[in-house]
Amino acid sequence: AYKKTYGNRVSNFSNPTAKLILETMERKKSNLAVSVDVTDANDLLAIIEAVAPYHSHELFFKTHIDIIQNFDFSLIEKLQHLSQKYDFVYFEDRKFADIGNTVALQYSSGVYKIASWSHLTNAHPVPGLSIIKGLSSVGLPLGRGLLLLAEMSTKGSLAVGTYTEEAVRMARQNRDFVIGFIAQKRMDGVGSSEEEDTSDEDFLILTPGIGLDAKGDSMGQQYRTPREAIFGSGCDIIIVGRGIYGTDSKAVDTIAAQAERYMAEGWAAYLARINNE
Ligand code: UP6
Repeated sequence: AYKKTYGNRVSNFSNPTAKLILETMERKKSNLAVSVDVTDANDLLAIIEAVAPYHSHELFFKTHIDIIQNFDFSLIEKLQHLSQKYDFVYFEDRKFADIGNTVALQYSSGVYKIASWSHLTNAHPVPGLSIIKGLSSVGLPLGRGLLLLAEMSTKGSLAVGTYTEEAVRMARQNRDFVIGFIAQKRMDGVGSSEEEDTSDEDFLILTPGIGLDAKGDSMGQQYRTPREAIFGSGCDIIIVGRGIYGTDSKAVDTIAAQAERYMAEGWAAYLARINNE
């Protein structure tokens, strides 16, 4: 599937969020997700406003809503307004990891009510199918989508081998809700038996650990270039955080220019892939 255009893959999915993502990618000519890991609500809004309007190519904003110090629910209303104004998708990077009953409550309730506003979220496969049952009981009726963390970008990650294969099997059984993976490479056919026909299988691969100027950080993060991820490893969407907004607060035009740079690199790598270069 990964040699096809994003637009031609829409029909491979029944989930509305998967369709929305692929359609938005095709329309905006972008496979960039901006990861905005800042702790001040005003900085979060300022970064989105800096990046979105002038370079309206950004597909996604990925949030860690629980790191915001001055959170109140009016922030969500502001975020929703921005996503309608500039036509992008939210991905709350919650990394759920508990039993089905607990994650259903964490997803629907509490301070953040993630399911009410975030199109996409993700979960560790470690509890087994229970976690998908719990999250889909909340998210599926709302048309939300889920990614499983099949691999991680950090040095020494335990999500390898049979763990990764099991994650893909879990997803394969729940394709109405699980639309893809956080992973470092394509997962088509991974962990399938010889009798299984997975030739028409399609999952979205969102990949973090992307940097053009650094190879990693001091806490085990590892970076690859957009080209390595999209062209070399068949990933679909690059997730870029500090590569865009820096580690100390940068000027708005610098942030916008960095976003443009990653967006261009990501799209060029995709064109090279579908054109077989
Ligand atoms: N993230 C990873 N690696 C994973 C999964 N998630 O880095 O395997 C998330 C981090 C962070 C973002 O939680 O929000 O992607 C990467 O940020 P960075 O580009 O600033 O390193």
